[in-house]
Amino acid sequence: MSMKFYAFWRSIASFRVRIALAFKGIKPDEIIDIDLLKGKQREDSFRAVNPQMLIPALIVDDSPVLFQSMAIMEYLEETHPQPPLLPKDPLGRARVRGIAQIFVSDSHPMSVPRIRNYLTGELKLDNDTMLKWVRHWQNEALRAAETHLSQKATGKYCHGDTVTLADVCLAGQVVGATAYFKCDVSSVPSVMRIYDQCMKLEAFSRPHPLKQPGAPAH
Ligand SMILES: N[C@@H](CCC(=O)N[C@@H](CS)C(=O)NCC(=O)O)C(=O)O
Repeated sequence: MSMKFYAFWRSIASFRVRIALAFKGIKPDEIIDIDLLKGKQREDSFRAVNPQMLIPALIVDDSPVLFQSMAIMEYLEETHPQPPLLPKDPLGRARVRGIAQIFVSDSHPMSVPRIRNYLTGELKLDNDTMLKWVRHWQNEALRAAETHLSQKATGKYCHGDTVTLADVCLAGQVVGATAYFKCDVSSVPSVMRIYDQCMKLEAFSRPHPLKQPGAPAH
Protein backbone atom coordinates (compact mmCIF):
# COMPACT_ATOMS: atom_id res chain seq x y z
CA MET A 1 0.00 0.00 0.00
CA SER A 2 1.43 3.42 -0.91
CA MET A 3 0.31 6.63 0.80
CA LYS A 4 0.65 10.21 -0.37
CA PHE A 5 -0.16 12.72 2.38
CA TYR A 6 -0.91 16.37 1.62
CA ALA A 7 -0.28 18.49 4.69
CA PHE A 8 1.35 21.61 6.14
CA TRP A 9 3.20 22.17 9.40
CA ARG A 10 0.74 24.77 10.70
CA SER A 11 -2.45 22.95 9.82
CA ILE A 12 -4.36 21.67 12.85
CA ALA A 13 -6.37 19.23 10.73
CA SER A 14 -3.09 17.83 9.31
CA PHE A 15 -1.77 17.59 12.88
CA ARG A 16 -4.74 15.37 13.77
CA VAL A 17 -3.97 12.97 10.93
CA ARG A 18 -0.21 13.04 11.70
CA ILE A 19 -1.03 11.92 15.25
CA ALA A 20 -3.31 9.11 14.04
CA LEU A 21 -0.65 7.94 11.58
CA ALA A 22 2.08 8.03 14.25
CA PHE A 23 -0.15 6.33 16.82
CA LYS A 24 -0.77 3.46 14.42
CA GLY A 25 2.85 3.33 13.27
CA ILE A 26 2.04 4.24 9.67
CA LYS A 27 4.61 6.19 7.67
CA PRO A 28 3.30 7.81 4.48
CA ASP A 29 5.55 7.17 1.46
CA GLU A 30 5.31 10.79 0.34
CA ILE A 31 4.43 13.98 2.23
CA ILE A 32 3.50 16.90 0.02
CA ASP A 33 3.65 20.32 1.59
CA ILE A 34 0.81 22.67 0.70
CA ASP A 35 1.98 26.03 2.02
CA LEU A 36 -1.15 27.67 3.44
CA LEU A 37 0.76 30.85 4.22
CA LYS A 38 1.45 31.25 0.49
CA GLY A 39 -2.12 30.27 -0.51
CA LYS A 40 -0.90 27.13 -2.32
CA GLN A 41 -4.15 25.35 -1.40
CA ARG A 42 -5.96 27.55 -3.91
CA GLU A 43 -3.69 26.74 -6.85
CA ASP A 44 -5.15 24.65 -9.69
CA SER A 45 -2.71 21.81 -9.06
CA PHE A 46 -4.06 21.26 -5.55
CA ARG A 47 -7.65 22.05 -6.43
CA ALA A 48 -7.41 19.06 -8.78
CA VAL A 49 -6.54 16.91 -5.74
CA ASN A 50 -9.14 18.32 -3.33
CA PRO A 51 -11.84 20.52 -4.84
CA GLN A 52 -12.51 21.97 -1.38
CA MET A 53 -8.94 23.32 -1.43
CA LEU A 54 -8.27 22.12 2.11
CA ILE A 55 -5.68 19.93 3.75
CA PRO A 56 -5.24 17.23 4.84
CA ALA A 57 -5.77 14.89 1.92
CA LEU A 58 -4.55 11.34 1.55
CA ILE A 59 -4.15 9.24 -1.56
CA VAL A 60 -3.83 5.48 -1.05
CA ASP A 61 -2.47 3.59 -4.06
CA ASP A 62 -4.53 4.63 -7.09
CA SER A 63 -7.74 5.22 -5.13
CA PRO A 64 -9.72 8.45 -5.21
CA VAL A 65 -8.46 11.05 -2.75
CA LEU A 66 -9.49 10.83 0.90
CA PHE A 67 -10.40 14.18 2.43
CA GLN A 68 -11.66 15.57 5.78
CA SER A 69 -9.47 14.64 8.74
CA MET A 70 -12.19 12.69 10.60
CA ALA A 71 -12.95 10.56 7.54
CA ILE A 72 -9.24 9.94 7.01
CA MET A 73 -8.73 8.94 10.64
CA GLU A 74 -11.76 6.64 10.57
CA TYR A 75 -10.30 5.05 7.42
CA LEU A 76 -6.98 4.51 9.22
CA GLU A 77 -8.88 3.05 12.18
CA GLU A 78 -10.74 0.60 9.94
CA THR A 79 -7.70 -0.47 7.94
CA HIS A 80 -5.22 -0.48 10.86
CA PRO A 81 -7.36 -1.38 13.89
CA GLN A 82 -4.42 -1.80 16.26
CA PRO A 83 -3.83 0.13 18.41
CA PRO A 84 -7.46 1.31 18.41
CA LEU A 85 -8.54 4.95 18.46
CA LEU A 86 -12.16 4.15 19.27
CA PRO A 87 -13.61 2.19 22.19
CA LYS A 88 -15.51 -1.02 21.43
CA ASP A 89 -18.93 -0.13 22.87
CA PRO A 90 -21.36 1.97 20.83
CA LEU A 91 -22.04 4.42 23.67
CA GLY A 92 -18.33 4.96 24.21
CA ARG A 93 -17.74 5.41 20.48
CA ALA A 94 -20.53 7.99 20.32
CA ARG A 95 -19.09 9.90 23.30
CA VAL A 96 -15.61 9.90 21.77
CA ARG A 97 -16.91 11.06 18.39
CA GLY A 98 -19.04 13.71 20.09
CA ILE A 99 -16.08 15.21 21.96
CA ALA A 100 -13.98 15.07 18.80
CA GLN A 101 -16.68 16.83 16.79
CA ILE A 102 -16.91 19.72 19.26
CA PHE A 103 -13.43 20.63 18.11
CA VAL A 104 -13.45 19.42 14.52
CA SER A 105 -16.91 20.54 13.41
CA ASP A 106 -17.69 23.47 15.65
CA SER A 107 -14.61 25.41 16.71
CA HIS A 108 -11.79 24.65 14.27
CA PRO A 109 -13.75 25.86 11.19
CA MET A 110 -14.17 29.28 12.83
CA SER A 111 -10.41 29.83 12.85
CA VAL A 112 -9.10 28.57 9.50
CA PRO A 113 -7.40 30.88 6.96
CA ARG A 114 -10.37 31.15 4.57
CA ILE A 115 -12.65 32.31 7.39
CA ARG A 116 -10.11 34.73 8.88
CA ASN A 117 -9.37 36.10 5.41
CA TYR A 118 -13.07 36.57 4.71
CA LEU A 119 -13.62 38.39 8.00
CA THR A 120 -10.74 40.80 7.41
CA GLY A 121 -10.83 40.99 3.57
CA GLU A 122 -14.55 40.95 2.73
CA LEU A 123 -16.17 42.10 5.96
CA LYS A 124 -13.34 44.54 6.75
CA LEU A 125 -12.93 43.55 10.38
CA ASP A 126 -9.68 44.78 11.87
CA ASN A 127 -7.24 42.13 13.07
CA ASP A 128 -8.14 42.49 16.77
CA THR A 129 -11.86 42.08 16.10
CA MET A 130 -11.18 39.05 13.91
CA LEU A 131 -9.09 37.52 16.71
CA LYS A 132 -11.89 38.24 19.16
CA TRP A 133 -14.19 36.15 16.91
CA VAL A 134 -11.70 33.28 16.73
CA ARG A 135 -11.07 33.27 20.49
CA HIS A 136 -14.78 33.38 21.24
CA TRP A 137 -15.42 30.11 19.35
CA GLN A 138 -12.27 28.48 20.69
CA ASN A 139 -13.33 29.28 24.26
CA GLU A 140 -16.89 28.06 23.69
CA ALA A 141 -15.57 24.67 22.56
CA LEU A 142 -13.04 24.45 25.37
CA ARG A 143 -15.68 25.24 27.99
CA ALA A 144 -18.14 22.68 26.58
CA ALA A 145 -15.42 20.03 26.45
CA GLU A 146 -14.38 20.84 30.01
CA THR A 147 -17.92 20.06 31.20
CA HIS A 148 -18.03 16.77 29.29
CA LEU A 149 -14.63 15.85 30.68
CA SER A 150 -15.87 16.19 34.25
CA GLN A 151 -17.99 13.03 33.68
CA LYS A 152 -16.86 9.75 35.19
CA ALA A 153 -16.24 8.20 31.76
CA THR A 154 -13.17 10.42 31.61
CA GLY A 155 -9.95 8.87 32.86
CA LYS A 156 -6.32 9.51 32.17
CA TYR A 157 -7.52 10.57 28.71
CA CYS A 158 -10.85 11.92 27.42
CA HIS A 159 -12.49 8.49 27.52
CA GLY A 160 -11.01 6.07 30.00
CA ASP A 161 -7.32 5.34 30.22
CA THR A 162 -6.51 4.78 26.57
CA VAL A 163 -6.04 7.27 23.76
CA THR A 164 -8.99 7.85 21.43
CA LEU A 165 -9.92 10.17 18.58
CA ALA A 166 -11.25 12.57 21.21
CA ASP A 167 -7.70 13.07 22.52
CA VAL A 168 -6.32 13.51 19.02
CA CYS A 169 -8.83 16.28 18.35
CA LEU A 170 -8.39 17.82 21.80
CA ALA A 171 -4.65 18.09 21.16
CA GLY A 172 -5.28 20.01 17.93
CA GLN A 173 -7.72 22.31 19.67
CA VAL A 174 -5.29 23.13 22.48
CA VAL A 175 -2.39 23.84 20.11
CA GLY A 176 -4.60 26.18 18.08
CA ALA A 177 -6.03 27.91 21.14
CA THR A 178 -2.71 28.37 22.94
CA ALA A 179 0.13 28.51 20.41
CA TYR A 180 -1.76 30.33 17.62
CA PHE A 181 -4.53 32.38 19.23
CA LYS A 182 -3.28 32.90 22.80
CA CYS A 183 -6.57 31.98 24.46
CA ASP A 184 -6.77 31.97 28.23
CA VAL A 185 -7.04 28.29 29.16
CA SER A 186 -6.93 28.72 32.94
CA SER A 187 -10.62 27.78 33.31
CA VAL A 188 -10.30 24.41 31.51
CA PRO A 189 -8.02 22.35 33.80
CA SER A 190 -9.31 18.93 32.65
CA VAL A 191 -8.68 19.80 29.01
CA MET A 192 -5.15 20.93 29.86
CA ARG A 193 -4.43 17.93 32.09
CA ILE A 194 -5.39 15.58 29.25
CA TYR A 195 -3.39 17.63 26.74
CA ASP A 196 -0.29 17.37 28.97
CA GLN A 197 -0.87 13.65 29.35
CA CYS A 198 -1.13 13.21 25.56
CA MET A 199 2.00 15.23 24.94
CA LYS A 200 4.00 12.72 27.00
CA LEU A 201 3.42 10.28 24.13
CA GLU A 202 5.72 10.39 21.14
CA ALA A 203 2.75 9.85 18.82
CA PHE A 204 1.48 13.27 19.94
CA SER A 205 4.66 15.20 20.59
CA ARG A 206 6.51 14.29 17.39
CA PRO A 207 3.68 15.43 15.05
CA HIS A 208 3.35 18.79 16.88
CA PRO A 209 3.01 21.60 14.30
CA LEU A 210 6.00 23.54 15.63
CA LYS A 211 8.23 20.48 15.28
CA GLN A 212 7.56 20.04 11.56
CA PRO A 213 9.97 21.06 8.79
CA GLY A 214 9.37 24.70 7.86
CA ALA A 215 7.86 25.68 11.21
CA PRO A 216 9.30 28.73 12.96
CA ALA A 217 11.39 28.21 16.10
CA HIS A 218 8.55 29.67 18.25
N1 LIG B 1 -12.98 19.89 8.39
C1 LIG B 1 -11.74 19.84 7.69
C2 LIG B 1 -10.99 21.12 7.86
C3 LIG B 1 -9.88 21.24 6.89
C4 LIG B 1 -9.26 22.64 6.97
O1 LIG B 1 -9.95 23.65 7.14
N2 LIG B 1 -7.95 22.67 6.80
C5 LIG B 1 -7.27 23.94 6.86
C6 LIG B 1 -5.93 23.80 7.52
S1 LIG B 1 -6.09 23.26 9.19
C7 LIG B 1 -7.07 24.44 5.45
O2 LIG B 1 -6.67 23.71 4.58
N3 LIG B 1 -7.36 25.72 5.26
C8 LIG B 1 -7.18 26.37 4.02
C9 LIG B 1 -8.03 27.61 3.96
O3 LIG B 1 -8.75 27.88 4.90
O4 LIG B 1 -7.93 28.27 2.94
C10 LIG B 1 -10.89 18.66 8.20
O5 LIG B 1 -11.05 18.30 9.37
O6 LIG B 1 -10.10 18.11 7.43
